[in-house]
Amino acid sequence: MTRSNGDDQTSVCVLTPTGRGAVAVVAVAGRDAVKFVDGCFLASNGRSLDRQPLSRIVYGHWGTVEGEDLVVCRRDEHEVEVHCHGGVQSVAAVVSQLVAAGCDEIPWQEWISRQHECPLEAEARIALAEATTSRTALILLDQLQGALRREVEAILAEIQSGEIAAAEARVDCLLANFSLGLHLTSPWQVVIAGRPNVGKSSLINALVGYQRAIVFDQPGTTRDVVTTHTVIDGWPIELSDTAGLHATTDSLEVAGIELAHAQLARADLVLWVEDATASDSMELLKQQASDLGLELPSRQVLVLNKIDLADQPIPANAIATSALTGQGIEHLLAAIVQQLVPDAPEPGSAVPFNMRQASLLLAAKEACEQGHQANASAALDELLVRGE
Ligand SMILES: Nc1nc2c(ncn2[C@@H]2O[C@H](COP(=O)(O)OP(=O)(O)OP(=O)(O)O)[C@@H](O)[C@H]2O)c(=O)[nH]1
Ligand SMILES: [Mg+2]
Repeated sequence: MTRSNGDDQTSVCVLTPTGRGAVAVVAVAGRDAVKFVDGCFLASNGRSLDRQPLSRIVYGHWGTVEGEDLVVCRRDEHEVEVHCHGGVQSVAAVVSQLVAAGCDEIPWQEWISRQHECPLEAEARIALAEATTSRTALILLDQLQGALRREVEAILAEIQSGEIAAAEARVDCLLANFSLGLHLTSPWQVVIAGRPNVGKSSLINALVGYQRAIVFDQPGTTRDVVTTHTVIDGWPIELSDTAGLHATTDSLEVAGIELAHAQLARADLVLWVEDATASDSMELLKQQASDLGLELPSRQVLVLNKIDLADQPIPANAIATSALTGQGIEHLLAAIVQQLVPDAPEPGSAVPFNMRQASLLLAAKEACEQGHQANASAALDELLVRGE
């Protein structure tokens, strides 16, 4: 049963994704749901909708649309589902007639919010629709099944019984999981950077397993930022290949290098690449990083590529690769995961996954630190209770 919005408004919502599909589901809920659908629908058995049994599929004809035969199901006294053809026009015709009858069209996210008493679980269901891997979906499924709600309730109980230090420690644990939580619905940004011709584009191709970026034996090949989506160990990642960083007056290259700098500034992780055959490769790597003078992400991996051509030892703090032969690529993939997700959560763990949750947890932490227990409880309560 969909909870009402607290007023007498009857709502209509398309529950299936936009685009063409075999069948679309349009849901109507509220005081006048049965009446409004009845005004548009003619059942083949001739009975009005309020005389059709609950949960029974009823075949019939929709409104004035020629040839629009469909089925309707009365889910309960105040909720009806219309199952119509999945084409864009059919769905639009059904919805527009219901809106003309007096329904308020709402987005699917709001429909889901009304179905859950606890906003954390509604948010998890909405986020699940955006999860792109089964690993991230499983973590969100844990939150939908109450992992985060139970943890917040346990923290609230601790605050109420005066165990503030323990409560604060648990809030800290939740906040430590937030970076991961945010990337359950949006990919980690991993940027490949370094001097021209060291094999950055070749490395991106080796990491994703197909020829995404142009490789050429002349420096200055990549000018634009070339992005590609991939999954490493179940984590969604957007890899960005960038123009080789060096001093140049070529205006096209300068533009590419500026784009590279912008990409670096918002990266979650930078793979700094250098040519393993360069005698001072590690010094060059360090120099690049400091020359940039940017506020760089703390997470970096140093990569010495073209190891197949090198005859010198590789320093322990770098990863040796050959984009040509594939040597070291598995090692590099593992290092990327190690940097981004050093501690994957255990199954069933509580993970906050959106800004609303993180800011309320931060507010609770600050209130605990200042000894304002009532404020801490209020912030945590807000996590659990839907605002009207
Ligand atoms: N032997 C060997 N050659 C490589 C390797 N990786 C790349 N190359 C070669 O190095 C040259 C430059 O490779 P790219 O991947 O285009 O280099 P880049 O860093 O993207 O260059 P820019 O886009 O100009 O900055 C090409 O001829 C590649 O075939 C490697 O691991 N071993
Ligand atoms: Mg390139």
